[in-house]
Amino acid sequence: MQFVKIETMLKKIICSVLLFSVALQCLLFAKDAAPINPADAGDAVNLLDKPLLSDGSVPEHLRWFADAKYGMFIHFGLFSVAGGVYKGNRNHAEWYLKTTGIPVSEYEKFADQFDPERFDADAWAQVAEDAGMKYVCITSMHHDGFAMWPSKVSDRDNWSLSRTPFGKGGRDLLMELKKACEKRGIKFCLYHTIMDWHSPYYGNRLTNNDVAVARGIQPDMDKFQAYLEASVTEEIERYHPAMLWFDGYWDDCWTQERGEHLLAAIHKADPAVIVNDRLNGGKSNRVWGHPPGSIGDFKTPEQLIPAEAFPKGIVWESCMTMSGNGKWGFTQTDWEQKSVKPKQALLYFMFDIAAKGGNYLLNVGPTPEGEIPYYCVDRLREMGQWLRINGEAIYGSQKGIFTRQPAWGRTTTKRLPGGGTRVYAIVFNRPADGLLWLTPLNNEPIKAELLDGGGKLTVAKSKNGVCVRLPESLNDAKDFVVVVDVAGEATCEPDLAALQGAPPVADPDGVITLMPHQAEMVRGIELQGNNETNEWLGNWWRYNSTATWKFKSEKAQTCRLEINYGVPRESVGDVLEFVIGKQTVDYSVSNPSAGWNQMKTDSVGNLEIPAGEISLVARIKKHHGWGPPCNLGPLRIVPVK
Ligand code: FHN
Repeated sequence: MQFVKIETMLKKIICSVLLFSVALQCLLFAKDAAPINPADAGDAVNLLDKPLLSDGSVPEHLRWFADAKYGMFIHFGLFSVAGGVYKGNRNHAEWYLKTTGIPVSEYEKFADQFDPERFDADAWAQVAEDAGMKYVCITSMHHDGFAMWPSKVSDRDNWSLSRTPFGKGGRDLLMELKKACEKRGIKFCLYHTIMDWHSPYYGNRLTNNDVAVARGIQPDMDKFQAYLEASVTEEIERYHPAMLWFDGYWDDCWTQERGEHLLAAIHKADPAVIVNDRLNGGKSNRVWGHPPGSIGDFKTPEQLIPAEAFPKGIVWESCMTMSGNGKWGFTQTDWEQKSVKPKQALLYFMFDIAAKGGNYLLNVGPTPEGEIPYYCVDRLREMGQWLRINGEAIYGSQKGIFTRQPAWGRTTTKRLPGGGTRVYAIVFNRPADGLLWLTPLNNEPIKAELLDGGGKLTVAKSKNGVCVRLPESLNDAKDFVVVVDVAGEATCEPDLAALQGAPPVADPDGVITLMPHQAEMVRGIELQGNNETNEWLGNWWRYNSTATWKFKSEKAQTCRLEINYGVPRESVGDVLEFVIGKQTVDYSVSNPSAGWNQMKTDSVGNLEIPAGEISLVARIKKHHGWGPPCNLGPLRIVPVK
């Protein structure tokens, strides 16, 4: 009885605090509360394709994949032989044949050297298992066109594993890996290129394809298509992969019709095999890997995470490098720098992807000797440790309750057998007041507890959503999971997560700090970071992405705009622009920091700030290459005295 009373009192207190705080925030931000309109997604619109089934459910043959959530991508092949080194440059990777520009005849010599003496399929599969990964996808053929299996349908001159010392020793690398994976319950999947730098028949042939030229062979896409289909069919029949991951669709010579023909050939060989969305021609949106009119089973954003979940029933997977330098194949530079993204970043990506209903395909590039770099193994094990305790929040989960992700963490959901819903709140940035707001949730809470067995928590509901009180014992905890069971199917109100931060206000010196989480982010940009004091806006890939801050200025004044940013050398020359009304100041990246997340501060220039409501927009003005111009930390508007 006593407990019930205390609980009721607590609920009342929490509800009043919630009500007051939300009311206040609603007043302050009334205009920003509108949910994001998908039609506003600009060039992202082809991402919002229809689900494969009209009722929005996941087709049965994709079930294992949609539930798996976490897989290992492996880039290994002839390109690994040289460790990415050519004439003093130590940073070539799987694009070695193209980026070095060496003649194909010279590259072919790697086939006589490919003999990774430390390759141990069981060791690789064990790393994947220890990491908690549920599928492995390896490059059976990358853009060098080399078949990593003893192929009988090679494009010419036995361009396959059987030509190598490894293959001549009777070994079949893919088969060894398949067996090692399947023994551990891990699904075995294959990557296959369309773009082919070796085949003499390929339409957009490389200028360094000297062998094709010397033999007087003309490109012929019909012959190439016949070869490609025979090659894919052969590997399906030999390895029965659970999934095929195509790539290299963007050259002019490859068309939608060719992609559809290839898909028909694949389904003839195996009607159940899952296929990604990179089969059909189409140059646009290369970064997203979704040519308009995509065919296939699932979507594949690359090196980034969509800012919002896809509509229900669309299955997707973000593939990302482990290499901090963004390399897929092994490079000597990565090795020397022990370049691997920090555990916190890797976990964050996993949480963010799961919260948006996707899979995380995390890449490793094994060494020329055939080992997964030890520093990658260490990270993967750390992730595996987290998953061993908290995996229930990831595997088999569906997207979370927020459309705009809160600063404190991410959520995923599962339906409970009795009809209720379980919400997993993964907290990487504990709110200072200890209140975990599941604001969009409209359901009656049943219970809340820590997933690691750490005990029950107090949960209450106001008309503004469900709230959990975190105990002080969790003040310093990181990446813990709170499980909240609610009655019925989760019904989420328009998202109030964006309202959780306090609005930007001037400090006693009149300096206004605009935090990344206070921005309204449109078209792909999103909030990233490690904790409250270390956050930034990432994923700036597109010209029409914008981040907008709204704040109030007491008086008209001249202010200096300072930015905090992280940017590697390759983005030098990119330009960001900051706009207030008709005024614009540009920031040209000329002074790189040590990396994306190594933040530096710089002054952009002066702006005339009028009195009243201000809207400051940041967007990309000039951009080259794959990486965003920069990661953008807090902005400061500093009055010029
Ligand atoms: O060109 C490839 C690249 O080497 C790598 O294989 C990645 C993995 O998704 N895909 C291509 C670029 O989109």
